[in-house]
Amino acid sequence: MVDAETIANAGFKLSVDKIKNFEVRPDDIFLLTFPKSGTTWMKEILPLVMNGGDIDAITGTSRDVLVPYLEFQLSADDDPIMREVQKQMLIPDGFALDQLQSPRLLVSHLRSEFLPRAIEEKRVKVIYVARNPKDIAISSHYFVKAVQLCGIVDSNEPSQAKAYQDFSEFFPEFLVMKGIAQIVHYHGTRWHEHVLPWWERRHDRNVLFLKYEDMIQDLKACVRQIAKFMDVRLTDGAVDKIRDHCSFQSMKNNKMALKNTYCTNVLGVKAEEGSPFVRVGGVGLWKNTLTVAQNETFNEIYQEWIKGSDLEMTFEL
Ligand code: PPS
Repeated sequence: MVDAETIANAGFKLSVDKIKNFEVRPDDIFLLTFPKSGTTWMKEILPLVMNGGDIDAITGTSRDVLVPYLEFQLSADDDPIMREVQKQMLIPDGFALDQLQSPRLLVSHLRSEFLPRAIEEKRVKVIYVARNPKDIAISSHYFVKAVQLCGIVDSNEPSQAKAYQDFSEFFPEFLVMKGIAQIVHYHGTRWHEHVLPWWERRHDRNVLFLKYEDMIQDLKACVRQIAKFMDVRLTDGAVDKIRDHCSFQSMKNNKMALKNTYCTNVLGVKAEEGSPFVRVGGVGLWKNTLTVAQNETFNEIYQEWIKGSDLEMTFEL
């Protein structure tokens, strides 16, 4: 169990109490994800579903304004690094969550215990996206290679000063969420601690539980599911438009989705390396990286993680 002190000390300084006491509106919609599970993808889809597929209406606006990160936004007042990060996410000075019109779309990577109390009390809508943890591990490793050079992590701290060029250096830390993994998954939460509480609540009326792999297989069906959950009527044409605009290829050419400014100025990612937010995409990427031994270790640990749960993830298509 990760306590409030750990969460406050890992990476960014999160304003734990402010987040817990955040005033939720009854019609807020929360997107919740374990990092690297398809957050950027959903941050493109949700505003479009909300506005009936009007792509022009979101062009030129930071996706971090359309769907702001709850924890980054609320912690920015107390943490200068976070304020700088917000700037590089193209969030205007003075931006505040209470300025947003209802219904607000908000996103968080926090596990359930650290979310605002009022989400549960007011039973506000939660869209949860889960991705298989092997592909998440690979995706996180690419992110780590970027962030370890960017100054967010402390280069005096031995576990953070490693090169992490090879997946084998990152893999053991990912499994237990220590070292740099704790920084990039900035609250040290392991995958199952994040996913399972929402899987258990998947039949609640205010919860929509989606899987990244289902989005890969049939994005149109997922867009329809999301619209129904959000009480939005979409024409067939609008569903097609959203599907096309949010395809991997289309998002690869979408500067706002790629978060180019943030990648260059915060993560220090070079243009030729490409954005870690829209990178390769797909299911089963881990097969190109995990050794037989690493895969066996992962399988054993994964079985422990999901023991007693009927959650089934798709690891390959
Ligand atoms: S983050 O840092 O937590 O916000 O990352 P997140 O956005 O959750 O996850 C990044 C991965 O999502 C992939 N992605 C997509 N896959 C399929 N289709 C679309 N349109 C799409 N957009 C983003 C992205 O490539 C990252 O996965 P990997 O495996 O690294 O490619």
